[in-house]
Amino acid sequence: MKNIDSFGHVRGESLFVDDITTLQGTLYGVTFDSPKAHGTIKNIDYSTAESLEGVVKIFTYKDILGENQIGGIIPDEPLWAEGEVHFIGQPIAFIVATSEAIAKKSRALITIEIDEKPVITTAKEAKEKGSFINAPRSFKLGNTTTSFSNCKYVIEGETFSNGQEHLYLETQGCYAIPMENGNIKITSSTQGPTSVQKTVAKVLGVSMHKIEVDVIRLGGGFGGKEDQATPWAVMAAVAVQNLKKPVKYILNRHDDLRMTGKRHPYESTFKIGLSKELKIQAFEVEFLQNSGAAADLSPAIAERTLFHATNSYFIPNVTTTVHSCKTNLPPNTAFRGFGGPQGMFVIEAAIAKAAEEIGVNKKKIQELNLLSENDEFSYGQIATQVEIKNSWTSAKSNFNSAKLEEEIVNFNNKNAQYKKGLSFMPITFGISFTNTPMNHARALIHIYQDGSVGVSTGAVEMGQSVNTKMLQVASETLGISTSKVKLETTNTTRVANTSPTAASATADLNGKAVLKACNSLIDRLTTVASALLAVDKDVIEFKNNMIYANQQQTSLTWEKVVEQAMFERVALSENAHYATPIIHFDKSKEKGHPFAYHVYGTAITIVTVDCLRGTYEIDAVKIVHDFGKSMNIGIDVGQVEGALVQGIGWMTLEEISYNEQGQLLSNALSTYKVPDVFSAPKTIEVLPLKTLGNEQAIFKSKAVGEPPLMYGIGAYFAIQNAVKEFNPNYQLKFDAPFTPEKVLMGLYEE
Ligand code: MTE
Ligand code: LUZ
Ligand code: MOS
Repeated sequence: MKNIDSFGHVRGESLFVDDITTLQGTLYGVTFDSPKAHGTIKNIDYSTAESLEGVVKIFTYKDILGENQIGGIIPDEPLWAEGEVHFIGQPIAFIVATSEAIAKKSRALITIEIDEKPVITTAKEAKEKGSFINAPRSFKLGNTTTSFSNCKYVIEGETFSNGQEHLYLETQGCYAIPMENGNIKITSSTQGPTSVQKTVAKVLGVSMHKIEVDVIRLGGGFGGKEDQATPWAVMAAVAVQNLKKPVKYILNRHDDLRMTGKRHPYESTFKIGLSKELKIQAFEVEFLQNSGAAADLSPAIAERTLFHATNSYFIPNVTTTVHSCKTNLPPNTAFRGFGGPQGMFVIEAAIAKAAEEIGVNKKKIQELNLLSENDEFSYGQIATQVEIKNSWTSAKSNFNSAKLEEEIVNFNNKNAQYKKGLSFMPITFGISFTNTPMNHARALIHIYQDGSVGVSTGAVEMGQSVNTKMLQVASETLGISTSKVKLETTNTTRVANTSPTAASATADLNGKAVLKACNSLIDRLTTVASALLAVDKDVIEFKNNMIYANQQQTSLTWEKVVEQAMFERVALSENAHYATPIIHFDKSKEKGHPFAYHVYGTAITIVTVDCLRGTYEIDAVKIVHDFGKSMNIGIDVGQVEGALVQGIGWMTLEEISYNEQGQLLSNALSTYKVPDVFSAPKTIEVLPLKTLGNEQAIFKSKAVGEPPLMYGIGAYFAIQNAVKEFNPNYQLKFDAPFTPEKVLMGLYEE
């Protein structure tokens, strides 16, 4: 089944926030943000800006009736700056005017004086100056200190991985309208409708029930709208509360790039110890996360870095520490993988460096240390239904890696200017919000009296096709065709207290709730059908819009049963709640069982480097991925392909650049390069690993959204191998992204 939005998307008929028909009297907002990265506001002059014709009002913190606070995990972020500014792009005021053009013109007329203070842009500098978001966290398994003293090889090194711009096609935005009695309805491009509702209520000083948040769909989120869709909606809501007029606020690309946070850059140092037999005995790492100027989701992201610091390997002695470092950059935020990719890059770098120093192939160390059944992760969870070796050996055999490697040797022997490199990248990613209390969801199903069905859940559609999957769950469970089922918008008045659409867990959590609700409805309808057919309840089945008894199709239709149920006053609506069983985590011990299950897979990446120019092409990526029992292989393979290319972009081309004053230099697509169709791999092959699937996954179809992003890390190491082929003097560096400039330097370093 195709994504149900595909026709609407290609015809341009799908609705996004900016497509909603505006009401008469709608006003438009724009943010005035800090031009300096750190300092005290001495003076702001709004007078000329305010007097511009068409400007209705300029809002500042003084207009807030509730709290000037939008921080989630830690309340450390004002909606609008009061005395101090902490990053370039920090919102200070909100101009509301009769048109967007006037609002922007007004913004340019505001003048500000700031007493500048020292600016910190890197995590290392923040750590040296003691500038942190919160206390560091550490995970420990075994004893690294004693283990290192018994290791044959001990290798140390450092890594850097840069941030990443989300570049959702639809920029951040919202449309807020006044309803009666001071109630406000907000359509928002958010992954977290409940976070928007909760924060709006807090800042406005009203109860949550006065705020309705509706989400149609997002033109991409990728984590960038998990927390950072909220401020814009709150600003518009403050204006609606005050002016009692509809207010629309869609950020233009420049404002979005400048004011929103990105994937966190990490600077890390590692120490890895191996035995004579190349078994990894001990691993220590210190991660410095560049969190930006406020917490946002940084502590949760830092935590997931620790969870994935050993990637797919069993290491008996582990000490990992992460510091969330406070800098004068926009608060960095969730991005597909949520700190996991940053953790995995370091262990892969450590293995690469160890292999280089020992003089063996990296693949050999990787292969010797892959997780086995019942191995313990550093956080105490015991690995079960482990598919990592399966995916690895299956990738080797299905893609004939020995032959691929031989072809590369031949190619490299014959070519002076071009060199090829190959890498293996295994992934192991935990599914569940690491914060256990977030792992629950609800669904509300209405069967209308004509037999058509409306499904509401807490899931937000953002291109990952969760709505298609929800529709599949409902239609399969009710035994009716997909055309009878409609996915409703995500709305806080229909499904309340939702966790954000994140952690790749949305289809599992909401799908299980849909399944539960549909099963309850089927149970009631079965009673109705059994009376109509005069047969026992347990011989009845709902299938293909018909009722079956004893596996024989009867003449009773779905519509007829629904009609009868209505006549008998049987409830045709159902609300269900699902909470992931088994999971738990004790932060005081940093041990537990945080994940419902893990997703596994292995990618083989082949690249060709042009050793004259430093440019490269990704020839092929060949993946064996653990989908469980995929409920929609087309959609799932699409997720793997998209995530892979996004991961390759992070590792190769995408270079976020701030100057020392904290100003974003890569503030347009002329200076920030994302993979286009030419720099994406020439071929991508994705083979589903044959497994039994996992009971905790919806229909045993495993979560797929984030894990494959980390296959992209393979591109870094494949390029590195090609560079080594050309230049034997090249000293391994782990400084992502591996841009063509850095490749060129590496090719010719002495
Ligand atoms: N796919 C598309 N097309 N657009 C997106 O914004 N977000 C990713 C992933 N796939 C995203 C996407 C991220 S960051 C997550 S967490 C998951 O989808 C969330 O959806 P799921 O939980 O339904 O997998
Ligand atoms: N968001 C979150 C996430 O709040 N907790 C998580 O564990 C998580 N993991 C991945 C992506 N988003
Ligand atoms: Mo995804 S980073 O969990 O939104």
